[in-house]
Amino acid sequence: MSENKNLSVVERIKQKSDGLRGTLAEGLVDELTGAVSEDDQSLVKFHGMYQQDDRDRREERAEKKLERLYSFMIRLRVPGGFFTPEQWIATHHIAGEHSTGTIKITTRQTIQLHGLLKSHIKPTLASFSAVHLDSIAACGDVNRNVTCAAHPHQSPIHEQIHAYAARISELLLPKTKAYYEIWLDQEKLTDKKEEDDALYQDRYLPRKFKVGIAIPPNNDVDVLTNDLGLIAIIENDELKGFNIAIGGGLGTTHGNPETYPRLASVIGFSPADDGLLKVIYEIVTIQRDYGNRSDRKLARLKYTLDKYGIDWYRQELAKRTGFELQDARPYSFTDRKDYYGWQQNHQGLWYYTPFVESGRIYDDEKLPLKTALLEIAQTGKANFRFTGNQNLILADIRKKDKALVNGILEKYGVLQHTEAASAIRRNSIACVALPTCPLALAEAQRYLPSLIGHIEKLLTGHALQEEAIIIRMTGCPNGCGRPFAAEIGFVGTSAGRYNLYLGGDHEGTRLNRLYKENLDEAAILKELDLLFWLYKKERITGESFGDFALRQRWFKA
Ligand code: SRM
Ligand code: SF4
Repeated sequence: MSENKNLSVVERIKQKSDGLRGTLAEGLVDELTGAVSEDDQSLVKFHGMYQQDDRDRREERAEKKLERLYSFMIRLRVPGGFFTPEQWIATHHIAGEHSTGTIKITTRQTIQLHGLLKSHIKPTLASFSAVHLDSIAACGDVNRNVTCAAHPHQSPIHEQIHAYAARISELLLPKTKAYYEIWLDQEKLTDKKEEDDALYQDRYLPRKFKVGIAIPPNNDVDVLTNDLGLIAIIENDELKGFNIAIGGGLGTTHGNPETYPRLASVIGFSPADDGLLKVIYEIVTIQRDYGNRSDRKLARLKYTLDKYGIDWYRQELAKRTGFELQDARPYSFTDRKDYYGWQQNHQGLWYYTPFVESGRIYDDEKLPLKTALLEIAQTGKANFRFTGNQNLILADIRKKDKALVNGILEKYGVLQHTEAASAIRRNSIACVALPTCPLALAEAQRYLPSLIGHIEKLLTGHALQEEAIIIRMTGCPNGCGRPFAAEIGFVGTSAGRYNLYLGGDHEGTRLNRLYKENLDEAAILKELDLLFWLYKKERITGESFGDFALRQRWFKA
């Protein structure tokens, strides 16, 4: 078992939290501050929320001797990223009434609202609950939102595979009823035995835990960046089971060589029967028992796996499940993309994927996207599916309703906006970063769109504008936009400066490498201009930019 002599502070907070209750109920009604207590800030994460403050306004508030402008971010639990139109309509209004108004689609197929004042949390969660949505375990040291290949046209058995996202989410949900008590005013349990939790006990996991499901050949969920990745193995349109991959994770810390990004290792195959859920459950219990509980920087499963080794992990898993995994089955990925525009599935249903830059849904003069999506939801003719690339798919539209939806998209300019987006822009991801993320060292979603504008000009100058280069930016090395798995990755180091990583592939099976450090915009554009020139001149036909970068050994020795 893990050495737990020097338990981290968060471990003690969890254990004495009374099933994640802490003093949240009391803190909520304390009108003297917009914040909750320090311990409760750790606990509130398990309920799907983060306490934040507006970093743009810190100085101004300090000058006026006011406390920081505290607010909360709420992240929903939406396994596989599926919303009914009613759920979208509710979210639209909740966002307007209680948050900044922007709906942010995340890299894990769910949505976040920012800027909620403390007094708005309960009404928000009650309104979500009314449409069967919750934020339980969307954050914290538990299993997070389970992702799944987004596009139903990818496979005739998409629905069958997609259902595993909800099953796994349910299997790994904490048993505590604190969420219902604190936020939804349900009665306190009289018999606490009802929330005995064999999986999480009173200590939960050493760190966050992520599960993703891919349906080859597309790897739109970046399955190998998860603690546990399931790769569907399909033969003759029949689901045979899943290859099991463990130990993915991207978070690193500048200057701490003990931290590193890692792609998951495939350790075997499990048929799609009850044994599969046992395998998943026990992979989590091993991480619970052996993960590092003293240093949170080294607590993810990737470090446990590298400490004990793959063979040990397989054996320990077999000991706990009572059977061995079968040998992994062959599979291959070709891409990680969203299928923009109209697509049709095997049942004749239609799907439209608009381009949502950095996953942010709001209205502006150029594009009233939020209004357009509300109007589509109000027709009741389309479901909403979120993708791991921060986009959404207007889904399951019948042939007779396609013209109606298309008309709304056209009326508001969404069709035109999507068609006009360049190949590189369509393949971009940026994390939230400033002004809400407390860990951001530099901008990301507020900056990448304009940087891409400059990069587009360089690409056009080299006649490379059709290249669908995967480009990602984060404001710090935690990797929320998965920059270490991009062909071009930018990772913030300080205001206006980024480390540049090159050499990821299109399939999501290779990490990139650090090329240059601390570049400002001028230096980034100068570097890329030269690299694009070389790429145009010396590439092999069809060679992607990431493959070329690797072949050229464009990385720091
Ligand atoms: Fe993340 C922490 C946003 C996906 C690795 N992430 C954060 C926090 C909560 C900052 C904090 O701890 O206070 C960010 C909130 C910003 C804000 O204001 O909203 C944040 N992460 C996000 C989102 C919203 C980025 C986005 O723009 O889409 C994504 C929400 C996903 C979701 O719906 O659950 C998001 N985060 C990821 C991913 C990508 C993924 O999972 O596919 C990663 C890399 C994969 C991984 O987990 O290794 C990721 N986030 C982290 C880490 C580093 C963890 C580590 O192992 O070191 C942190 C920092 C931490 O946990 O201490 C972090
Ligand atoms: Fe914040 Fe860093 Fe994650 Fe971006 S990568 S959202 S800056 S923690």
